Amino acid sequence: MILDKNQIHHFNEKALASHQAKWNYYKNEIPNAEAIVQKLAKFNVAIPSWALGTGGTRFGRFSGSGEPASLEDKMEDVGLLHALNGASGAISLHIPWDIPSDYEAIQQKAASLNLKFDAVNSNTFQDQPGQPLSYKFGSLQHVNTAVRQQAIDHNIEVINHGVKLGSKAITVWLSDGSCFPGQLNFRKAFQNTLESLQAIYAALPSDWKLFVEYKAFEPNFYSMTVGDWGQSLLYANKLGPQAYTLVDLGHHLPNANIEQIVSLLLMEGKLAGFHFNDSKYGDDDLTVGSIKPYQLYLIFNELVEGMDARGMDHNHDLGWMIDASHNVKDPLEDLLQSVEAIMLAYAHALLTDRAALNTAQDNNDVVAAQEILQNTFRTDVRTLVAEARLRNGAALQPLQFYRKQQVRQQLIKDRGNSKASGL
Ligand SMILES: [Mn+2]
Repeated sequence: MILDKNQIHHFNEKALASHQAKWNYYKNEIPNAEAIVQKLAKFNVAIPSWALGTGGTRFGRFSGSGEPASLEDKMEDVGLLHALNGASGAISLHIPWDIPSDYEAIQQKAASLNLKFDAVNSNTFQDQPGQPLSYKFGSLQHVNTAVRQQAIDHNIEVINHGVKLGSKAITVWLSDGSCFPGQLNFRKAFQNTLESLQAIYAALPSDWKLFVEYKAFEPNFYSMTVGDWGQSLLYANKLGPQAYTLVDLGHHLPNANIEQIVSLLLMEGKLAGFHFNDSKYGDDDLTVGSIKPYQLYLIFNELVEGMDARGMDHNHDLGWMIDASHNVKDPLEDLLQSVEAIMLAYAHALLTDRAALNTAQDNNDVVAAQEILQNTFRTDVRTLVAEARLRNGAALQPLQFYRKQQVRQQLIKDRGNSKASGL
């Protein structure tokens, strides 16, 4: 389903007068409002192909209807999101779930929807039908060389698919680890994983990046071979300048100080990508900003501060992606909410009075520092985000448009009760 831009324009007209009044107010109220809106209008967050269908838990999956059944359908869904919010102009594919049959046709489709291909993702956390050797006891860490080689070959195949699509990065997330004490020799598992990653790294095109994603626990519950940012950074440093750490919000132990982690990784020039989601307990796959929006702002505040300190381009120099997929919402509505939360956090980070904060820090004025952050967080920046959408020809109120125009019902009409493949 392709949205007609005139339909969006027509829908916007009804809300335009009220929006203009608010924008006129905030333009005067916030000194750098115009500069913030310009940055917001350029910002894009990639949508993973696996978030377009209803996700599951290990207990069950309750699929919706009208879900995308093919790669083309998935791209249309992301195109739909991008038309509505003007900030979802990239899709992240998962191999083998999304192997294109006709690359040229897929690239043309992406161009027609104004989409780019973000990082490609490998999968050695499941056995695929017909796969000769099992990943039950790990992939890149496996004690058996042949299993490691199979996993290396898969990752190189993913890079080759990505090259044909115009991707510039591969994300390697490993479920490797152990469930019981004594199961693994930690040092050997690390060495095997490092050597496997080195073989994948050697196959990287010169303008590509390799992202090493970490996760504290699950599916392995005693040790994870890439379990935290320290281990990921060890691998990235040993691999070389094209290897970086990828931070996924849900992949930390509860209460980890993620804002400090991203600050230090940026300082080291080793932060390359970000997976957004939210959680109460662990890797809960909840909508971005649904549980801890203040933490999301604090993270973005460090991201913007760190990127500015290194002269980085906010939109292009880090990979921004949502990584969440769960059971109880319409996936497209969920993604609209997630992107909105990210844009609000980014707007708040841009609004933060950096000079005043630096002064407060230099004077050990703890109260002033807290006031600066919390006053910023309590400022309503929704109008600025809406203004950025308007300038991109997107919807002033994406979720309202989606519901009033009955987009899901239309998708069900077009696709029937189709269920997405994937997780
Ligand atoms: Mn992730």
